[in-house]
Amino acid sequence: MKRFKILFLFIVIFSALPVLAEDGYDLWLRYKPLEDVRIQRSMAKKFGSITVTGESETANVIKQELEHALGEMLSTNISISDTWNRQALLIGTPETSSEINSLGLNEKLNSLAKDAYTIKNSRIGNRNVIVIASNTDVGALYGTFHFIRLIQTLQNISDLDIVESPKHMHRVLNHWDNLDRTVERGYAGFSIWDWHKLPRYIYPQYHDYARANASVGINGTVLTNVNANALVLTDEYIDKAAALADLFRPYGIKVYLTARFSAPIEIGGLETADPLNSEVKEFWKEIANNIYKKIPDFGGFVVKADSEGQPGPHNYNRTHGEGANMLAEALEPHGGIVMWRAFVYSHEVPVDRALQAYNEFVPLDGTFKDNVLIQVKNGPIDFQPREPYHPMFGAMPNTPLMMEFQITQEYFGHAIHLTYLAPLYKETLDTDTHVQGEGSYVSKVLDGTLHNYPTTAISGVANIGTDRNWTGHLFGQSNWFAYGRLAWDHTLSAELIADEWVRMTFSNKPAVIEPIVEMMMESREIGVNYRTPIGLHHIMAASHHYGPGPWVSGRRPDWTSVYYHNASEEGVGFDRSESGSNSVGQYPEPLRSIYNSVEDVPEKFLLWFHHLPWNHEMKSGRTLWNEMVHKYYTGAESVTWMQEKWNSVEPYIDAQRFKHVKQLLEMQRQDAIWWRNSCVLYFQQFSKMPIPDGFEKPENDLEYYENKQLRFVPGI
Ligand code: GCW
Repeated sequence: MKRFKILFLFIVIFSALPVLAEDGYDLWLRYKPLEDVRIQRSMAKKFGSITVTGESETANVIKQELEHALGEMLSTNISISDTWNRQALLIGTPETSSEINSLGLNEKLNSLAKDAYTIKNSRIGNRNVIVIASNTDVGALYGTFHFIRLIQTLQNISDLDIVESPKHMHRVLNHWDNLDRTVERGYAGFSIWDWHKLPRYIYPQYHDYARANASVGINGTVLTNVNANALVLTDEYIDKAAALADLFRPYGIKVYLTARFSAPIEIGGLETADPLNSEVKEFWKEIANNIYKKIPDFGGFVVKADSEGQPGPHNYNRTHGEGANMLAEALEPHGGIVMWRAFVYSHEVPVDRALQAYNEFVPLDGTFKDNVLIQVKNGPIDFQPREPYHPMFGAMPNTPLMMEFQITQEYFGHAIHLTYLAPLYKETLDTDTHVQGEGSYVSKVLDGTLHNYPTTAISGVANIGTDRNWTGHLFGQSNWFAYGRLAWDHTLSAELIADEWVRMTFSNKPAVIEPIVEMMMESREIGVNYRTPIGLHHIMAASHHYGPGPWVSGRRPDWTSVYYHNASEEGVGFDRSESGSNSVGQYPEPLRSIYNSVEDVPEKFLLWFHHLPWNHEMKSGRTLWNEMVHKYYTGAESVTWMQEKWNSVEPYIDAQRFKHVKQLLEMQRQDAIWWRNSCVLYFQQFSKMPIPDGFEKPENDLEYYENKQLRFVPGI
């Protein structure tokens, strides 16, 4: 009886305690004791003592991570030995462990990409052992994180035979971070790189940043903004970058920098930056030699040239090929690469911006040096909520193209709106370009299988800053995570990645997973609907890009909204068909014909490719105007649905993170209505058609929305 009383008291006390507050700092590496105590105990018995072989710094990282992760999740002290003594978990390489060597995994591992790994239930002697093996220490680290994830997400680990090999060689984050610590399009505080205190002061965050990246297989970080400052190439700053490189090395992460094309003038005292000038060439070689002295595994340069005011080879009547090759030559002896961006367009030529990069680069196919990759944004304009894939993918079989995704939500509500971006990434990756017949997916261009690229890479513009939770919006973490998971393996589904992230970030309870995953999976389409439905694009407010601005005009046309939506009483949309700018002509068949046809083009791209009258009949039977209104209203309305989903998890989530997301969702709801009202009222001036019955009328008039100004928005 007494025992029951005590038990009862326990239950009362514990159920009355609020779930402890959390600030999100731990990201998805949130190691809480497993909820099922029986499982926890039996696992503690099994994995309380484990083996990690090897003495490298990476092996030490593996040990620390396991001590932390297993220690917390299994509520026990983990003892780790360097040599195998019948423990149930054995980690290492064929070189560091004779047991692993004897398992005959070498052949398999050798046939895979660098840093591939296997996790396998094996038998050594008469013992059942889970073996995590790779040819490299870093691969063993990746395998370790995978194993931790299996435990965190409560997967069955009794019959594992996992083989993982990364699909891209270079899986890179691009920080648009400035040396003064502001972040271009950054919404999570300031830059995490404290250049002023580097190299002498190292924040613990730098380690946790590296852990988080390694946990999803990210193996490169471009520390600085593509709108570059040449100073980063001076001795003083190279020392600072070297301190970060030293720190990241054990996690398998290489450091890259952005190279400002005019650096020879700005820091080299030369009068020109002409890529064919011998002194200029010499300057870059010296820069490279100097960097490699301090950072022997330096990754290379990312370059934005001849774009949005950045200097480039055009200043000297040279091509992008000549510019890129000059830098490539300087890096070549050291094994570095150049990631040369294709985001090149000019308002001085009367050509549709969507066509310009292709026109510039495709004729140069095959002229780049082997260590050059061309970095192409997912769509032909600029990270819009929805764009068709960039037609350069598939069009340059002799030049490795790499993807640039945006993780930071420049056009997607900054760190205020909840938008899970994996569905956007997947939409592009899974597009069939047909360049070599059916199945020629964009992902196969990137991973090199389509054109046998010797080098492969993928990059994502980071959303990380000094905010305690790293990404401003807690759900921004899911986009960092998802980018990394897809950079490793583009075949993963957006839903599976969301499921993993929710389990690791919040809980394994179905009552938590189901509503949150559902909300995440819909969030991108919802965001498109209340911003830019049916193929509309680039109608955001000028400069900060946060709110609506369909009325933006009166500046260089390719930076206005009216250039892109082209609304008039006759209709709306950008005519990119054969009778318009003919951007469809850059797509291979059958896409060219599909996109060219008003009947066949997917409606999500309708106004991207076509200019149509307001009464054009849509597949739903509605007029184009009514369909547009319908999308804007259902989009905005759906944010209330997201709020309901979120509210349903309140009992299972700590109050701090719950409230954080709850408040942001309410801001998102209001902003969605702001977008809806602004756009509907704006376009109504041209359609001259009523808002259909059943939709509440905007509470303000168009003038009100046009005059609404936001000041001091971060990230500019
Ligand atoms: O998306 C646009 C941004 C610029 C950015 C540019 C680019 C770094 O508005 O802020 O500059 O693209 O990708 O170069």
